[in-house]
Amino acid sequence: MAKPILISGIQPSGKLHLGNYLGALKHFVELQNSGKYRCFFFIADLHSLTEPYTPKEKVAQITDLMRSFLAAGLSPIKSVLFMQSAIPAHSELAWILNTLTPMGELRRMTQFKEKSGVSAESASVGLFDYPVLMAADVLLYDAGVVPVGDDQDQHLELTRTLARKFNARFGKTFVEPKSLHTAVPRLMSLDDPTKKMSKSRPAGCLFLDDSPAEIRTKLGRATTDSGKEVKYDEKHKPGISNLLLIHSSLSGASVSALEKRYARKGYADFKRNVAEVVVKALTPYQAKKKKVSLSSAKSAFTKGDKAAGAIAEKKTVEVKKKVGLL
Ligand code: LTN
Repeated sequence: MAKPILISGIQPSGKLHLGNYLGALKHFVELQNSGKYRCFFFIADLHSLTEPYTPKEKVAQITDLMRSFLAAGLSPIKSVLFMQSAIPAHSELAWILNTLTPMGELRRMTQFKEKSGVSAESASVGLFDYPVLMAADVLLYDAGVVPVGDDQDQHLELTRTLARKFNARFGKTFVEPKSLHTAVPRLMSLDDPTKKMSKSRPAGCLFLDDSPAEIRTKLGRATTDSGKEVKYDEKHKPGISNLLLIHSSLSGASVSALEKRYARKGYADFKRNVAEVVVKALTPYQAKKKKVSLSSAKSAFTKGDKAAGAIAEKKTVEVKKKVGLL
């Protein structure tokens, strides 16, 4: 039997951090290497235009993410790696799906509400329409499986609704995809463990490209809690709990094994050890990234653009015929 088709994308919007790696890239590599799926992974550059940027920054973010895909272990041989904007069918199908999407559905999207904030009237139409472009990304490839964080569930639900609606009106054309979640640790900021780890708090954020010295400094300064026991307790010890989570997700040791291991040691010792675990985990990625030249990354994506483009083009012709444009 043919393998199920799997697709996911990442927006190029700033430096990747440990949370992005554990939440997406690492997971993509495992899915690719499982051999269970026909995998498509892409850079959602069109989506990323819905947040503020300069053209110069954008070029840098895109090329950096291309190299990161390869450095993390995504392979142009095992997977189809492509650039969203290289394939016009994404924008084209998004337009056709737009005509089937009620405004009310998009207005209800939690991510739109959060990102547009208090000024929904001045938010761009692109931000509003983000989920429809995402639906096009998935539906073009007949993907059945979409690995995403649970913050994207509502968008996947809309994707299924649009697939069903299109199929009901024009005949069976699209597959209804399911989201695939795996346990993703919720990493908190090192300098304020009550906030999510994010690039907007750089002092508390471990970036994948941070040097060993930077990693050691950030962990040395990480907020710990009162007391001196290394114990997982999110409520009373958010700082130590976060460090336990980081250690555990990178070393593979369970949190309870780590509590035992560090039972007789102080916070300082523990923090130094967490820093070494992070350095060790990031070293192969960083070494590989140094070796991935921009031109080799570009040729990997060019190959994928061709493969994905052919599939997407074929689907677009089918869609246009169904709706009466061809
Ligand atoms: N919205 C996603 C990125 C994304 C995506 C997709 C994921 C854009 N298109 C299609 C899966 C399938 C995000 O921000 N995580």
